[in-house]
Amino acid sequence: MTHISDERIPNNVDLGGDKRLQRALEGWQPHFLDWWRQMGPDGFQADDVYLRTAVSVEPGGWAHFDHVKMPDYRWGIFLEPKEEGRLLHFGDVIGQPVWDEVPGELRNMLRRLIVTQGDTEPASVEQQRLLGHTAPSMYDLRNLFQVNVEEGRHLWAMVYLLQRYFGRDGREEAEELLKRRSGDADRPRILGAFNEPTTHWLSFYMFTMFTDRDGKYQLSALAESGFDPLARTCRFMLTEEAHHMFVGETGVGRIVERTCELMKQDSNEDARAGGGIDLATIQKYINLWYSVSLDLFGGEISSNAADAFAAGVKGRYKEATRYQDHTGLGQTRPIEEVRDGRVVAADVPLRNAMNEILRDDYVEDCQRGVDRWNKAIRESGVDFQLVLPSRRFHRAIGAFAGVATDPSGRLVGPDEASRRMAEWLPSAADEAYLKSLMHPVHAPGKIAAWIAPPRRGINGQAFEFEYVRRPS
Ligand code: BYC
Repeated sequence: MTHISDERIPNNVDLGGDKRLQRALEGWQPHFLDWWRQMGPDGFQADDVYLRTAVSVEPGGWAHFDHVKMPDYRWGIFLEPKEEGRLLHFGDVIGQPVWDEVPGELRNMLRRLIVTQGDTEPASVEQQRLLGHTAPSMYDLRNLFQVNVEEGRHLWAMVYLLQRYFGRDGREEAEELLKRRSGDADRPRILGAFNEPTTHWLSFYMFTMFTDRDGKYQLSALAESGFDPLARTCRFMLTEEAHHMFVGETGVGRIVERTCELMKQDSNEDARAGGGIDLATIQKYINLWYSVSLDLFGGEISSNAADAFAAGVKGRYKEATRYQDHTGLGQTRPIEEVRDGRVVAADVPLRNAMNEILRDDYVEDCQRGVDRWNKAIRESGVDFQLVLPSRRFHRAIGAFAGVATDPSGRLVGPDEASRRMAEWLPSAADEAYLKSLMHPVHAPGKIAAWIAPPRRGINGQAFEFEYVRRPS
């Protein structure tokens, strides 16, 4: 059995001093490594990759860079330092001390939230496991692997909570996290978007732009939690999440930039003629990934969300600093639904609308990213605007699940929906076209024709830097 030392697993949870936990993690680690070899990045396990490893929670401590082989990555366990005297600050329990152990009556709720969160982390690695073979540059290849190892670390973070605080149930859940598989018909991952295939790099950037951004909001909501170890874990995870969203937003931004360049070079402004990805296709992938990511917030009306808020377990985005009232009582929020073929809005008690309130902040954040892409399009002199579709469009969860609308949110009949689907969402032909563009460009400083190079490299290195060294 592998011996887990502080050096092997960098941590600030006194792993060496907790023999029970150490044994539990020692039992789990080989299964994790088996899973990583089987389901992690395919074909690159022996490469030396220029990766950032979290080695402490001090400022800058999470930004240690070195060339490492991915199976040797030091997946650490870090919680933000404890804030002494922290009190519960929302729901029905305001003013009581936060919990350092799981309160019995909240055990199921907390376990469910931690398992759901934990399940997304390995799922995303599985979704992306073949992408290395078609990376548009060595810089992008490295970023993909950075995202992958950090999702692995986030899995460790949730498994630590399960093993440390949930006893035998927690150990079983930790094993199950390695057994479900993204897209598997029999044992799928828990949430919808994590079973969608990520078959090419446009989807990868959309995923890191839109789906990782759901991660930011869910982790922020859990960072407010009265279960202090969860709050402190999520706060640290958020420092890593920022890079993932950077990869997504700038990835799509660089495609947009290249597309506009190719349009300018063609007499018909046809980006595909120059081997690029046209803006209409980019729009369809926005429609897809934004809508499946909206679903990740749960139903607009949710008693689960109300219970979690009341219990002080899951707050709103920046609950502590952005709100004056932290009870969520005596207030309502209008929520739309379809009644007799029409969209109507009805007032719902605020606590039951917590998923929608978190979604509001997410939507605004996504819009800021789209605005930046549009600015680049405008500045290139191309007349086109990318848009976020309506929240009603293409939903599988909540009041609009299964309701056919166009991307603007107008209700449409089944005939129009099936006739126009290929205008709104990626078609088999779009998928085939994108896959035809995906060829590996693995030489330092070189880049595929459909994407612009980044403005700068990673950690002060040039774009031409050898971010990934192939085994000799
Ligand atoms: N797919 O009361 P409702 C990330 C289920 S991403 C399938 O409306 P609730 C990352 C729901 O479980 C962030 N099922 O929902 C990003 C419930 O089932 P049960 C992940 C769904 O509970 C990129 C039923 O429908 N973080 O970190 O208020 C790469 C009724 O639901 C879905 C979290 O998820 C769905 N989309 O909210 C790597 C945070 N939506 O219990 C990582 C923890 C709902 O009745 N999770 N259902 O059988 C949560 O906070 C909540 O579980 C959810 C759902 C917000 C997901």
